[in-house]
This record gives sequence, C-alpha cells and structure tokens, in this order.
Amino acid sequence: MNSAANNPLVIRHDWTVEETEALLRLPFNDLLFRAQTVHREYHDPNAVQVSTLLSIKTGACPEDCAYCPQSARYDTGLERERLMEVEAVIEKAKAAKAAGSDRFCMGAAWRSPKERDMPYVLAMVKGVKELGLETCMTLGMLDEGKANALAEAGLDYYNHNLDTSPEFYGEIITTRTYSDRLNTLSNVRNAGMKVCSGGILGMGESDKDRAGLLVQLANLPSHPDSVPINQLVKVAGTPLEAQGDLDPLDFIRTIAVARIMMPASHVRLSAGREEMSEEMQAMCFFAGANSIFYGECLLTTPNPAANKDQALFRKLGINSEHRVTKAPQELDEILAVSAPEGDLFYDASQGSVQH
Ligand code: SAM
Ligand code: DTB
Ligand code: SF4
Repeated sequence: MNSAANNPLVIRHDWTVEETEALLRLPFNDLLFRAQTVHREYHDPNAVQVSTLLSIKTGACPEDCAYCPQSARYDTGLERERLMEVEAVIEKAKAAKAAGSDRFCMGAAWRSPKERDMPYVLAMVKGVKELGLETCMTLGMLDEGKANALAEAGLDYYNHNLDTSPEFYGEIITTRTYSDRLNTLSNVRNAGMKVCSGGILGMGESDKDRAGLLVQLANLPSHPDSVPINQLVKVAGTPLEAQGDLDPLDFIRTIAVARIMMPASHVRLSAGREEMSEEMQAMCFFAGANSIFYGECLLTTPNPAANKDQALFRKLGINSEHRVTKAPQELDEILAVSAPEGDLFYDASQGSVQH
C-alpha cells in the first residue's frame, strides 16, 4: 500500500477489488466510524440533498435490463406513455420546487435519445433551469454530439448507472455493454456536465461484485459528483421479481464503503426506500448517504410520501441541503415561491418547521 492508501481522506483513483472487499468486511462499527469520519471532513453531517424524479417518457423500452419494469420485453402491466409535453414537465418541476426539492431529474425509457426528440428535451432543460432548479436527465446512451447539446442547453447532471460489476453485468443486461456505459460517462464528462452514476444492490450479486462496482466508479478519471445506490425494487413480471431479499446491513455497508472511496461525492440513498424502516434510512445517512429522491413516485414505482420524509428529517435533525448552502437572499426567493400551505423541510438551525 502507498501512503495515499493509508490516508483515508485522500481522493484516490487506484482502488483494488481486494481492498474494497476488505472494507466491506470490516467490523460494522469500525466501518461506520471510518465512513462517518470521512463524511464529516467533506460534508455537513446534517444536510441531505433532495432531488425529485419525473418519468418524461414511460415504458416500451427496447433494452432488456432484468430489473426494469419499463422494458418492452417484460409484461409488468405498465402503461406506456409518449414523451411528455414540455409545458407539462415544467408544471411538475414547479410543484417539485414548491415542495422543497432542489434538483429535478427527468428520465426517459430509451436506449438513447433520437434526433427528433432532442428539441423537446433541450426545451425541458431550459424551462426547468429557468425556475432556478438544478437539472438532471437520464435518457440512455449519449454520443458526443447529444452530450454537447445537452450541456449547451444548461443541463447540470446526467445520470447513467454502471449498475453492477463488469463480471456480473452480463447476467442483467445483454443489449448494451459495460464499455457502452463507460463511453457515455466519458461523453458526459467531456461535455462538462456533472456525472451521476451508481448501481443497484440486491440483484443476486456477490460481495465481490459490489466491490467491483465501487472500484469502477471510484477509478473513473474523476469521481461521479453523485453516486446513486439503489436497492432493487422487485417488480412483478421482471426476471428479478422473485429475487431474495438483500440483508439491510449489507446495503448499509456498501453505502459506507462508497462514502470512504468517494469522499467528496454525494452518495444517494436511491430506489428502495419505500421498503426501508426509518432506522435503516438513519443508518444509511450515518454511513454517509447525503442525497435522496423526494416525492411519491420514483420513475414508475412508489417512494415514501413527502410528509413522511419531512417527518423523518425532523426526527433526525436533518436539513435539506439548499437551506444550508444557498445564500440568504436566494433562500428568501425559494420561500417566496413555495406553496404557503405546504410544510417545507424542517430547518434544524431554527428548531421549528418553516412555512
Ligand atoms: N433508460 C435510461 C437508462 O437505462 O440509462 C434511463 C432510465 S433507467 C430507469 C435509470 C436507472 O434506474 C437504471 O440504470 C437503474 O439503475 C435504475 N432502476 C431501474 N429499475 C430499477 C429497479 N427496479 N430497482 C432499482 N433501480 C432501478
Ligand atoms: C437512479 O439511480 N435511480 C433512479 C434514477 N437513477 C433515474 C431510478 C429508480 C427507478 C426505480 C424503478 C422505477 O421507479 O421505475
Ligand atoms: Fe430501458 Fe433504462 Fe429500463 Fe434499461 S433501465 S430497460 S434502458 S428504461
């Protein structure tokens, strides 16, 4: 091991699968202590970034991702929908902002966006950005041209997950390769957008596969700004519908190791929260998760209701991140456009719920 490997606070890009597996196997308390120590060096321990998802084009996807309710190959009873109208997307973004979200993520069930879709998608980016929200999209694979067009329109983040280790990947998806995914991430990075990339746990992968995924993410030329860790949502009709349950402690361990390996990134406790207890989510935050999807729906499956998340934040003394990072006049603007009847997130520094 070199000296950088001995300093847990250094940003590294030379992780090995073996040392990552060793981190995953640490005694639980040692692992969580280490993750929390790193977390506090790089982040406010009581701030969580809040994103809202919207499916702008649902179902009938040509890909065969074994976890996905939107693949045309599986009968999941999902009603397919065309690309939404730009105005309807802006209305949803306004509602997300009023509910206290600070990033709006738009997802499409595409292999990659078609040329004819681009004008609409670019108009969505511009319109959502004008509301003062951060923008994120996940539209499938991007070539250089489309990545540049999205960046020029002002898209802040692009989500494209590696999903699992290179070794396990072929068990889950056959219609696009691991290097296709790495190429898209490289096009996104080169276009100057922030990268959001992570994976899914609970698909039958081994500890070594979890380590393999984290190594791929942490050894990218720069760490993804945002790392979503999803727990598989088992959807009837998909090949993974009867997959056995993941041990919650293994999920928390993986969050902790992601935090240690990518100290400055936002690690998102993503899909699967609907099945998690408050205690488990609290453990995930302690292990270093500092971002969530907020709002009653992920893309097509349920997520905890907004008031449940507000109550959880209040119990844990957690603030939505924009409250602590935005300049005071910006915060005033946010409060001014918020629906007066809706509780915003608890502001722990004030000790009361903000209206
Ligand atoms: N079609 C685009 C793509 O695959 O890049 C964008 C949308 S896709 C639904 C975005 C991500 O959602 C997937 O890469 C996967 O990691 C996650 N996802 C999809 N279905 C899921 C499920 N049932 N449980 C957990 N995560 C899921
Ligand atoms: C990510 O990693 N998780 C989100 C987002 N990126 C696009 C999607 C989760 C989807 C869960 C299944 C569904 O709701 O369709
Ligand atoms: Fe299509 Fe994306 Fe679902 Fe795969 S994850 S089937 S690419 S929508």
